[in-house]
Amino acid sequence: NKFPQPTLGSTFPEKFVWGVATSAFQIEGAAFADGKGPSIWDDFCKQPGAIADGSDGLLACEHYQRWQDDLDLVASLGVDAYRFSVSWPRVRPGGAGAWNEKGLDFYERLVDGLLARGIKPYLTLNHWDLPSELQATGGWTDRNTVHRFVEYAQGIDRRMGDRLATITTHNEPWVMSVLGYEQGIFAPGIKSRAAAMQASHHLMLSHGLALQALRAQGSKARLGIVLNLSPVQAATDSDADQAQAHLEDGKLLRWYMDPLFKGHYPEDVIGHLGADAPVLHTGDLAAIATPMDFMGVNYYSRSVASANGPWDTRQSGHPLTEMGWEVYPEGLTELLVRMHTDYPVPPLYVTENGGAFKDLVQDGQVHDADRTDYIARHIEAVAQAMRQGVRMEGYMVWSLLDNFEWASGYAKRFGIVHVDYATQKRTLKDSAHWYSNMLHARKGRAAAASIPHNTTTP
Ligand code: PNW
Repeated sequence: NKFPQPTLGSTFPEKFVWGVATSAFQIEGAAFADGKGPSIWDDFCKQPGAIADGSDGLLACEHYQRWQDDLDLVASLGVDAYRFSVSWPRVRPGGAGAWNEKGLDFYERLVDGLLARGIKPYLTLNHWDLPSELQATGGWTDRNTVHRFVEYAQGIDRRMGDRLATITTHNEPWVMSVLGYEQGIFAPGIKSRAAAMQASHHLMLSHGLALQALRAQGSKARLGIVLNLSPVQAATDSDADQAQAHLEDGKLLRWYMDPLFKGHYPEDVIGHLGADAPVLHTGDLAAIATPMDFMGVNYYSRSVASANGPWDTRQSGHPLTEMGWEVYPEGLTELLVRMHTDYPVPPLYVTENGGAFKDLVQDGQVHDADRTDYIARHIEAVAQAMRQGVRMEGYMVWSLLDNFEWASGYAKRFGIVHVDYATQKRTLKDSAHWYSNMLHARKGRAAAASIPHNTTTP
């Protein structure tokens, strides 16, 4: 094997969960099949200029049709877990009223298909594809959406919660609110900071209320949320850059971690927001702080703060991915240790980590040494955090497949499995072979270790 093997043996316990991740809108396609309603991402793709290559999610990876083959692929990798999301408008078009049995059946078959292959299902309820009809009344800025989300969570749990390892309420509330409602570069394409902060509050409130509702109905799944986090470092040690870094850390990390674990929003950020701060009702903060069973972190890079406006990653000296994001594995160790030090966190997962790189397609093989190097170094960064006492339960690569990379369309490829969109042919990249070799070697060691010493093997 030509790739470096992380030192898995000593640091990662046998029960550590290795996985791959996807999301519904990015892979399923079948945008209007079997009664699915439109989502805000179906709508956003139609806005001129919204998606870099003018593409949409109508076909994507055709996973809705190809799910059995895709699950075979997941199984062949030797992973323990598969993280996927449910499309809310596929199971309950419009977000309220009647449920769509065909949509529910799809995810139930998917969950059963995973279990049949010995893979743990990690289900995310909201990976951004809100039913369009709920956007008509303001989407996440409307408190009504909070209650519709709780019903959605209850419906999924009633139908398949007994077979799920975990339920994640939301994927990346910062991205949904800031990129969707403040910067307007993601669906629903709104540009208002006040709207973004109200949306963010309702996402967090609906997370807490959903946890309470699922516990009340006796959910068997472990419950949590997934945040996109980065350590925020100051560009220089000037007072102005340090202050900027503190504020940006407040908006990205403390804005979510403080209410989840300390029961309040950070005062400095509230002050900074002024009239754009969200409206809270009595009891909201207590609901958000409902204890979780696990928490997921999506880590791609660090963030560098400068008082002179956006910092250009090209001056970092570190390699950049095709997204322009710095390859900075040390930041993952720093982040995990900080979360563990500053907050009473439950067991943590890295629920997404990976990169968009240029793949070299040659003679039926796909060479992506940069991606293998990226993943290997970040796994080592997780090991470093664990050696410093952080309770880690799993690591998942983003992503299983090349897929619809949101505003970047299909041009940016994060998969460890290559997708030829013309034929929908899947080809394991070198990084997938590397990951899989590592996981199979580990399974081999575990099997060998479990043979009692006093038995002779034939
Ligand atoms: C995450 N940012 O999105 C999502 O969970 C995935 O669906 C996505 O494909 C993946 O990361 C790669 O982009 C992010 O600008 C999008 O900081 C943007 C940011 C972070 C995460």
